[in-house]
Amino acid sequence: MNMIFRLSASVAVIAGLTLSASAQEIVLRSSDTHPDGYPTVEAVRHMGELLMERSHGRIGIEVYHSSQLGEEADAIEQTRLGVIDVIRASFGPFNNIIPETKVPSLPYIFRSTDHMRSVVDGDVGADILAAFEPHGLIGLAFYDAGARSFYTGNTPVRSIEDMAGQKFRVMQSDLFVDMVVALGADAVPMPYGEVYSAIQTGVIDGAENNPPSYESSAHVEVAGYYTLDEHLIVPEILAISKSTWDRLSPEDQALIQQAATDSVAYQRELWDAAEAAALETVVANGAEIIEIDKQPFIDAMAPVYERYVDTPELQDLVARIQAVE
Ligand code: BDP
Repeated sequence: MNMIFRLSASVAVIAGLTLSASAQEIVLRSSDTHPDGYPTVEAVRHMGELLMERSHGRIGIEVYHSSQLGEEADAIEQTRLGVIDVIRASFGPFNNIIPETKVPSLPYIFRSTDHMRSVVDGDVGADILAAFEPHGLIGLAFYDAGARSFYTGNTPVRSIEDMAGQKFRVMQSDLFVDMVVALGADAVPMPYGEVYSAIQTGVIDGAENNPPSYESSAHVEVAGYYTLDEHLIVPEILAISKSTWDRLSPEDQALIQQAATDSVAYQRELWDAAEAAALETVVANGAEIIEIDKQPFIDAMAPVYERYVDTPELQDLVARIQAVE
């Protein structure tokens, strides 16, 4: 199940020829909720290619996409336990576990994707990555997830007042529940894979996500009003199980860290292209993109900051992020 140490001694002797069945000694199993071809899936694949090349075929990554290893919150638990080796996930499902992850998950904390990139590339990013270790994970890198906005099936959100009476799915994070409540709506935490049918059957009125997820999950088919309020620019984490990590040599750890770091530029490139393409595709499929005055949304977030930025350490982290140009 977990990291497989394959013996390169596994050989086949056929008609006097000795063939090495597999030179790969370490196979890391990686989980992603997104489908094949999605920027995060492709970036981890790229990381695996870099690793194969640099380890001369000794270390590889098997990427399991489309939640094949379980929905995100479960896959995170499995990675903390060492059953899965590598996880690519949103910061959201970590909020209830790792306090530092609440800060980059605060609504409107980042002024833009560029601001987010500068923050995570600097010392604040390094401190946030380090916060994963006491929780059974080694944070390797941040990936991009653009900006998340609300989308609905029946009642379009053209102003903050239209949030009232609507029920939105959020990731499994108390912070996101309170964020939606602060906007005057109701929130239901639920796994990503259940959202489509929940909207279709009217259990919820809508959800919120970035354009590539809105498109690739096909949520656009059941919720055609996409309101560009861009409440969250929440980055994503690429992490390795600490139990896997502790069984690797320092040399192999360095190779893995470097390959992860080097995959970031590739992911950003794919991300930028996917984001632009997704908006075009959803419009072509009949979605209405609604421009909105964000200020009332921003103003409504004060109680969320008060409630979740609840220690001097987290207050300091917020101030450091705001100070980055
Ligand atoms: C996507 C994130 C993914 C989350 C999903 C969600 O990339 O990690 O699982 O949103 O809303 O944008 O659950």
